[in-house]
Amino acid sequence: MEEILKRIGDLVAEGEDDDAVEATREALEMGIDPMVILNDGANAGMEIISEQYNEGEAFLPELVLAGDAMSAVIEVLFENMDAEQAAASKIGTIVMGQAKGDVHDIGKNVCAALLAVNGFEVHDLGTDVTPKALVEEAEKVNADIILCGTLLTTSLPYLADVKQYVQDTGNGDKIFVGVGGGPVTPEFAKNMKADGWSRTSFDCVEMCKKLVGECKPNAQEMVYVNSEDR
Ligand code: B12
Repeated sequence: MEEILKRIGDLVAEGEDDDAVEATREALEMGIDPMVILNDGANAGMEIISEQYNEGEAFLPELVLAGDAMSAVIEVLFENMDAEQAAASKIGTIVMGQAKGDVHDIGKNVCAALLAVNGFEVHDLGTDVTPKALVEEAEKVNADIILCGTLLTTSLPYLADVKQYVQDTGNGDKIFVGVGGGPVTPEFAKNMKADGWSRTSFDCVEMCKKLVGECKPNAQEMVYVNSEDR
């Protein structure tokens, strides 16, 4: 099992999307849990390439190729998830999207995939999404949580607009707003009165579980999950 997971990680890091998909199918046929493939295989590959990028050993085009390979693997994992099982164990509905002005979607896609395999019904509106679009979709599907993230400092104001728009449309006591992504600090999240903030995609799942399980929207205390503190 370790060998195939390492192979998937290496292929994602190298941006070999077709081979990564083939290896993923092989791992699924071996009966490996899609969550394990995502976390210990594909995500580990993204970590490798991100580190190489940070060290100046890899460049943007390589990172983009790795992101494409990651997205292709996520798609196969989604196809192979047991929809009925997921629906039966549904713990909440989430509408999510990357903030207005931002087209970075790799981290968001990882969050979406992890949330789906953890029992959330996920409506992903993609990138460059307006607060209005998020709220309208949330009203339509009766969502518990709106998640909005960004990697761009210039898109931070739009995150604050999401919470404001939720309040303005009278949804403040019904819908949680969770935020995250590189430049989104816990302080920023608190100031914009977000209901939750988290660091990584795994933290994002924990944050969403806490929100629907233990909290009420607009509570004074923001849910904060950062595995890097541990
Ligand atoms: C790949 C990349 C791109 C690709 C994006 C491809 C794609 N499909 O996503 C391309 C080439 C398109 C791109 C474009 C640009 N980019 Co760029 N990009 C990156 C890069 C190198 C990696 C991001 C990534 O995918 N990481 C891998 C994923 C898995 O990690 P992650 O995104 O951090 O996500 C994790 C967490 O943040 C969290 N998370 C993510 N989203 C969310 C959401 C929620 C709700 C939660 C709770 C958690 C969460 O969970 C994830 C998994 O653990 C970063 C640098 C870096 N090292 O981060 C710059 C970076 C983000 N880019 C940057 C910039 C400036 C740009 C451009 C403006 C460049 C330009 N001059 O044109 C454009 C902007 C385009 C736009 N309008 O959005 C800056 C942003 C600086 C800032 N703070 O504002 C960075 C930080 C580079 C830098 N050091 O300057 N970029």
